[in-house]
Amino acid sequence: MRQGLICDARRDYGTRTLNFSTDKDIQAVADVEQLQQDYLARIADADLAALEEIRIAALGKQGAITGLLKTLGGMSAEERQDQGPRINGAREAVTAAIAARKDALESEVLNARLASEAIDLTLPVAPSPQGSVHPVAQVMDELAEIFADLGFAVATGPEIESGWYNFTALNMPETHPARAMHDTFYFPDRNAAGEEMLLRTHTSPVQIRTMMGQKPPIRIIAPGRTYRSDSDATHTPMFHQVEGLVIDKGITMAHLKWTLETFVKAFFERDDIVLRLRPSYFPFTEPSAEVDVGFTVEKGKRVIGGDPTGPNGGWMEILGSGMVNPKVIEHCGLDPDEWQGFAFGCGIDRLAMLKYGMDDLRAFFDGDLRWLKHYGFSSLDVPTLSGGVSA
Ligand code: 2NM
Repeated sequence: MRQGLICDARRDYGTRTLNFSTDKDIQAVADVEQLQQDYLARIADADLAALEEIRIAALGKQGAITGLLKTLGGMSAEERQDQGPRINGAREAVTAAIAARKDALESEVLNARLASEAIDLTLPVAPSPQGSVHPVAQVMDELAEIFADLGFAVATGPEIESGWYNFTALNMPETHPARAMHDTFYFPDRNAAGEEMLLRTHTSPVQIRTMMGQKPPIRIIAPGRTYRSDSDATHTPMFHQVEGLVIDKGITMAHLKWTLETFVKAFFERDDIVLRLRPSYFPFTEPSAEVDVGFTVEKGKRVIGGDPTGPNGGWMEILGSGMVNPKVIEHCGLDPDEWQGFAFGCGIDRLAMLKYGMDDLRAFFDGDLRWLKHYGFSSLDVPTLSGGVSA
């Protein structure tokens, strides 16, 4: 009867529970080698789930081999000496076989996953990418590259600003006419501190935040989106600006002019470029100057460079600039007797149009794929000073 049980157990390890506890059971032990062999055969082609079933059936609390081990206690010393090593050997062999099979199966799974996720890093980049870099993004990259070479960092800040950062700190108090002239987009609600909130009309608040947040010397450019309620052939309600700021000791208009000349020559990639500074007024700079660049007409088109005083030449305004107003420096918590500086600002969209010969500003923001394909830049052509900023 018990003999029959163990025979069944050999063929049906998964479901049968054995409990050897009587002397009669001991004869069952004769079959231990057979039991071990059957287990090993099943283990050899088990998957992970079957393996766990076999482990429980053989070595679990109610397992067949566990049951055989329990019979050792009821044996005579002599018999135990004979059966002990056989049963323990079976336990060790089955335990080792399960571990080895589990290892093999797991590395099989891992290898399959590694093979399916493999990426050939030596493959070439897709030969004709679909997208292109927008001229505004391209010019921003060019500006960052040119000014990085002059020691300027790129600073950014929020597009939603308070009236204080956008105007008051820049020497435009609430009653200042320039504040009304900016065609500002205001938000209907004030912020938690009761301040009026708006879309920044220039990137100057970034310079304010920089001056308040870090110790001079400061050399930054602040490129980004700006907003004014203005829309016609030459104005879009969202446009892009870059402003520059230098704060140090002993900074003069000469530093300003050299910096702008160096920038304009690098940007337009010509050495025969002249600048003209005209006196002007901005509340945030004193003195202030508007900057004209010399152009000449080539094949019916205005190009930057050449002799502006010649028969095909003229002047075109491209920048506003000046020495940072001491009041602005003071608003930022710096001592204007110790720190001076210059600042400038210009429109990125217009710079892009001038450099790349586009004549309709509104096309910049239409998202027309044909226009982007025509005027866009390859994402692989990164502007560098050595390779040409617009290479
Ligand atoms: C311009 C023209 C002139 C300017 C000034 C400042 C600051 F914050 F330093 F006072 N940022 N930008 C500035 C000066 C901007 O844009 C036409």
